[in-house]
Amino acid sequence: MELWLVPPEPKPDCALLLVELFPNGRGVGQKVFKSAGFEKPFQEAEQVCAQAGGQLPSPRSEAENHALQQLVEFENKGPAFLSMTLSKAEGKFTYPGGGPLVYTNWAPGEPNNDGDKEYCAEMYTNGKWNDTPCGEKRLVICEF
Ligand SMILES: [Ca+2]
Repeated sequence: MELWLVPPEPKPDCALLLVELFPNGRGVGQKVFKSAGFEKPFQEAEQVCAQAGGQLPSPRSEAENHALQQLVEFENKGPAFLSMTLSKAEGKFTYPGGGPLVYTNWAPGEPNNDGDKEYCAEMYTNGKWNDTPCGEKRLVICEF
């Protein structure tokens, strides 16, 4: 009896990515957003994404914001954390590396730093942003 090893069919990377992304991910340009499907406080959410080789989402354009909004809406678990945090020194929100924001989509009247406790940022299901306490549990979506 002869045994033959059949090599697996090569698959294009894009097909593989589509399978992995459906239904809890969205691709936009070179960026991919993928939902973890659960809620965590900010620091734990950051760790979840870092361990997966990514980071929390930093939407830098209308297109990226829209892709992320679609995912937040689809997940139907309330707002999701964004990566940006309030720099107390500058009194402004900055990216994890410290750079100034190149795009924002704050809800009217936000960020208001209510009670001087809102050092993190979330995206509502409608795509608008709000500053919120970092200890709140929010949906974890990672950016790759
Ligand atoms: Ca707020």
